Amino acid sequence: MDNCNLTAETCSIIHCDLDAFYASVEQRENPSLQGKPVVVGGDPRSRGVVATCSYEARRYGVKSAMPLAQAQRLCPHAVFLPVARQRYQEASRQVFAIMADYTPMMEILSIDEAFLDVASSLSLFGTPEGIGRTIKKRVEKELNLKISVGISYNKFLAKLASQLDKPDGFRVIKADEALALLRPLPVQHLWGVGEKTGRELDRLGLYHIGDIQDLPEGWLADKIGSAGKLFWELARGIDPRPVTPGRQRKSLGREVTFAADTADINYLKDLLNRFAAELCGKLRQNGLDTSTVTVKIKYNNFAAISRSRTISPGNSDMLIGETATDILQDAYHGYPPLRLIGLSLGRLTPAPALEQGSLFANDSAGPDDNEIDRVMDGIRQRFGSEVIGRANTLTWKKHRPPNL
Ligand code: TTP
Ligand code: CA
Repeated sequence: MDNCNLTAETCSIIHCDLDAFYASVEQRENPSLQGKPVVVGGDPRSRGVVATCSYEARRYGVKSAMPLAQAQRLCPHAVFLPVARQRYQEASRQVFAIMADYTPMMEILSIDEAFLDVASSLSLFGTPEGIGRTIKKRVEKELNLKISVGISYNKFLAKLASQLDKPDGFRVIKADEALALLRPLPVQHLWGVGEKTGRELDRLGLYHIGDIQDLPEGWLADKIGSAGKLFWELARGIDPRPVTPGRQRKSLGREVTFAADTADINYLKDLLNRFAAELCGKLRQNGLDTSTVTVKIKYNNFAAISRSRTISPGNSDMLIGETATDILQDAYHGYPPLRLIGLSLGRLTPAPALEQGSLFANDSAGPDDNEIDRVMDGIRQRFGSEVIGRANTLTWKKHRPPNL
């Protein structure tokens, strides 16, 4: 196979990912938190979920997207902190500025993660390994944060390399060691395999990446469609995706100023559901998930508030709509009337595309939310956005503001 004959010189892709990012920024700002279990996400008595936690808290089983109350049960002595998004955004900007010193070929994946392709920087800066080590040292020295670095000849393996030795990891996966390294790993390490697809692969008797390596070409694609081809290639260390410079969109939003102020809570909820459906459609089109839902309201006296909630990453109309209406319910009690309402979805990350809906035609315990969303996306694409909607978005038209 071609990729396996490549030499180490072609290992020019670097993946950098900060360790326990939000929690590490908090520990840096308040040194008395260092070495302690820190959970970022909010008050454990609230209904929110964990955004992230320090590695000290992970030892107790706490993890991202877990309800805060559960995190507190697992680790009662943890320090719980609210999400200070601006602080993390500033740190993120500084980290990316360090990386950008070594190549313009930088693809930002999320707030704390990026790929670099340093193939054209080697005459200036030496080897990819040297560049990776320098970035790691500078992030630690200049910003007092730990970052894990992985290097390989393609994106999949570079990212895997940075994950394998976390935290404070540094690993190079060379072309001639990739197959053996992949062989014993659980299939969940393949890009695009999450819980659901992992279970399906298990059902086919495919537990480890080696099981997929040993399949004849085409076998898995016959069973599960085009994703099978992708998994088979990844299992063999093949991933042709190039590093595409650019920054991923950070948020997506929609707001409206009413023709006449309103305090009609049912109408406001319908509107949020409607916005959720519209924005989630865009997320799905772009293969993105959101994990921060923000509702903004402006009162008729022009005072404005916005309230955010962290959720486990997703893009389903139902999930986002329910979160948004929940936030509204907590934040607005019907007075004074509103002149504006808005919904924005932040922290956009690549959705594990192959998790959306069932890959497996005969696995039908009834349609789930994702499947319903996909069917509605298809209908809207053919017949226009107005022809179909969930029942929870139907009254909005009664009060349609002129600018909608
Ligand atoms: P991750 O890189 O997934 O996690 P992490 O940096 O906290 O930990 P590590 O990489 O060492 O495993 O996410 C980066 C930040 O994004 C994280 O610090 C908090 C935020 N985040 C959420 O808000 N919600 C989520 O569900 C996840 C996974 C992350
Ligand atoms: Ca990280």
